[in-house]
Amino acid sequence: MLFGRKNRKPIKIVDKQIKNWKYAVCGYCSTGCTLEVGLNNEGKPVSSRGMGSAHVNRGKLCIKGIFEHELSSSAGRGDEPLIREKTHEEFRPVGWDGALDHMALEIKRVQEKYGRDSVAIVSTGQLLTEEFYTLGKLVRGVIGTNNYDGNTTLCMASAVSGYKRSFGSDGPPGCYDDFDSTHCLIAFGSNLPEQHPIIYWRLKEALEKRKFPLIVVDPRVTMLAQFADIHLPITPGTDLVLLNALAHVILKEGLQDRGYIEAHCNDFEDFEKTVEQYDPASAAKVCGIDEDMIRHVARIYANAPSAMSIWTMGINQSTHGSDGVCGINNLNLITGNIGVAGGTSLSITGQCNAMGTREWSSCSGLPGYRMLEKPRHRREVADFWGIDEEFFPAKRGLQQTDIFPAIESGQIKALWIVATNPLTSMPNQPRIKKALQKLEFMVVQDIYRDCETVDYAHLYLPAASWGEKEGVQTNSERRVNIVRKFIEPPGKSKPDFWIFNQLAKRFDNGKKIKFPDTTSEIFDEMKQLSKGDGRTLDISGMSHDLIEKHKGLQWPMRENQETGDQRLYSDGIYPTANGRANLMAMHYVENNETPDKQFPFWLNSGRVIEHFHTRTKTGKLGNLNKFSPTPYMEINPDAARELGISSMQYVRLVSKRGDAIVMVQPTHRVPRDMVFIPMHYHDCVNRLSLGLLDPYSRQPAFKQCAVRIEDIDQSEAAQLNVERRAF
Ligand SMILES: Nc1nc2c(c(=O)[nH]1)N[C@H]1C(S)=C(S)[C@@H](COP(=O)(O)OP(=O)(O)OC[C@H]3O[C@@H](n4cnc5c(=O)[nH]c(N)nc54)[C@H](O)[C@@H]3O)O[C@H]1N2
Ligand SMILES: Nc1nc2c(c(=O)[nH]1)N[C@H]1C(S)=C(S)[C@@H](COP(=O)(O)OP(=O)(O)OC[C@H]3O[C@@H](n4cnc5c(=O)[nH]c(N)nc54)[C@H](O)[C@@H]3O)O[C@H]1N2
Ligand code: SF4
Ligand SMILES: [Mo]
Repeated sequence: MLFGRKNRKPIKIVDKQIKNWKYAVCGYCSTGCTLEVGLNNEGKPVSSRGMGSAHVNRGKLCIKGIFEHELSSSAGRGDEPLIREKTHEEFRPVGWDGALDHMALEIKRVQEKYGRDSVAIVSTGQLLTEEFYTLGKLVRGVIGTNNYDGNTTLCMASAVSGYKRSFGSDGPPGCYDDFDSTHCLIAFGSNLPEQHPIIYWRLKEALEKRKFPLIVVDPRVTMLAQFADIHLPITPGTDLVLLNALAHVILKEGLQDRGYIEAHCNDFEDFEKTVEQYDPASAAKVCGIDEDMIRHVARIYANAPSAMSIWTMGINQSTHGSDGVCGINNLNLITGNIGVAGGTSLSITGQCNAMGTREWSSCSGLPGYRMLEKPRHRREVADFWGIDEEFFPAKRGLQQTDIFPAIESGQIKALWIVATNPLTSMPNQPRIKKALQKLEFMVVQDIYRDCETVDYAHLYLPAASWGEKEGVQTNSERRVNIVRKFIEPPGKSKPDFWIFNQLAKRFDNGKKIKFPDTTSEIFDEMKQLSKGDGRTLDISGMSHDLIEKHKGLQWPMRENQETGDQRLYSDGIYPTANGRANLMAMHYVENNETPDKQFPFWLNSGRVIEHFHTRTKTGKLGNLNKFSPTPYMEINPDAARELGISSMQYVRLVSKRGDAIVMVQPTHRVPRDMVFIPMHYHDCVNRLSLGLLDPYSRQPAFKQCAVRIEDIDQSEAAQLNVERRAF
């Protein structure tokens, strides 16, 4: 017997007439999902699907990956180079030759007048690795300014700095497979279900097969915290206190791995003396976690046969970000949890190629984790490129967060921005705006013409986007994967590496150094530079085709290895002077802006699943933007009630830097004294943020400052939000 309607109309799945699937790795987050883009008869991308046989995602994609093909027809792209004398004038089109001739002349003019380092270059974590290597070659070997950095200073700098201080080198030592064998996982300031959904899915699958404790340290009840066995709602900015207290308990109760410490660690005595002062009772008063809970967590972690820690921006974006990373590394060293299956200290990275820039862009040094400070490294690279080693500076120059103040002080006169949108993403936006107006010459190279920072440029260079060029990216577990080209860039826009190559030709050293025309030739050059000498970052066993065949390969992968190593430091030998890891003795210093009578709320910021960063991409895709088109803040319902504000109304937030208008969303995710705003909206959270810097990494403490909440006329607020392009 049939139930329901007689003339049933079965749902028809539209046939998208896909003729061809092209291989790619996702261009949003650092999870590194492999996907295929379906092209129809006309070669138009009409579908995206996860690849079942890919190790990382096994067929899955998150909502951003699922709609990634739609980017190819998104609005606001640039299609020709544009020029103007003054920032408030109209742009006029200029051909590539005109644009690049002008750019080379301006760079030379500024360098001659004010010195080589008066030109600054700020790049990103979103180019292809071959493009990073090429940009590094251009900046270090041809233009020769030392003030060269990336938006990774807003993102991964603390992780890099902490890894270097603890282990002697950058490079996350673990992998996602560690979830399958760990017996305990602590996540510090990392919200996997929204920010790395497919890593989260891997973790959840491991947990379904075999239960182990999941502990989440985050002042918010994030989605990950909701799924945790233990949630530690830490007082913002105090993770180091908790970490020192955990170590205190482990040492007091003799739960440490003595053999590992004796064989593989430096400076145990200093470390022990320091953490001695962080007894749980005193620590609890600072970090807000109950003293017995601190003891409980320390015992679970130390007693687990293997245990791992992951972290993201809750740790890195702090005035003690680098110390927090070292504190996590300490915890894993004293429990013998590095380089073993299920035991690791794994920084979850951010942008799709945050790792590629760390490895190859030369922002913090020279390619392949080489350092400017080491004469041998300078010589190796200079010989390889065929230039004089004296051309390289002997130490690293300014980082992104110091470049903007250097514009204010007149030290920097020209700025070239590649694939980042600092007007929206830097802290203290009012100050950034003023700084940009002081520049004699500013170039923005972006895929979108309507990216806010372009408003301040004298020259705009339209770049080719994801899928419009071919090359590799490295994910959070050191897995190198490839995006194939499946569509032509719009109009006259060009791949970033093409732009770098053409600019190089206009300088003396650019005629001496070889700049290959294809990314596979560039990759071959990088392979040679990565080879031998006991380098951990060795990719000499890889090639573009092999990477596609395996759907991503991890480094190190030396010549004649069949596949890459899953973990670093499994032999307990670290790239430090004596081969041992450093236990870091660090005291907590209270140096944040904290709430007071005038500004009674903590301002915390971060991300939501449907948006990526400054929304130049996701703000244009209806399927993503529809979920949160309006800037909003999370506020605790009790606090909202006390202030007499209700759901969906507008309020004005005020900090010592500026103000912002947001919609109210009451939720118990945030404690009573905190509001949380997604970072994605222009003219919003970073008009308020302070961004005090970590002393080692120079990364801003985006997640800690103080605000107050004021009433605002509702129609005026809606109007202001429109004018500010906040929607
Ligand atoms: N959907 C989406 N995914 C993304 C991105 C995106 O824009 N959208 N961006 C990518 C990039 S570049 C990055 S860097 C990652 C970021 O990934 P995550 O770091 O996971 O994301 P956030 O939301 O910035 O911050 C994580 C958490 O840190 C917490 N936090 C704040 N202060 C503290 C503190 O003092 N201590 C601790 N322990 N936690 C604190 C916040 O409450 C927040 O829940 O995401 C990547 N993935
Ligand atoms: N308040 C607050 N602020 C934050 C954060 C926070 O948590 N809170 N997080 C910080 C973090 S972790 C990060 S990573 C930054 C991100 O900050 P941004 O780097 O400013 O963010 P995006 O919007 O990703 O900017 C990338 C730009 O590159 C362009 N682009 C994309 N692909 C290409 C390409 O192939 N070539 C070229 N030439 N251009 C391309 C995009 O259109 C976009 O304009 O924000 C930081 N700011
Ligand atoms: S989890 Fe990250 S890499 Fe995977 S589909 Fe989503 S945005 Fe892309
Ligand atoms: Mo990031």
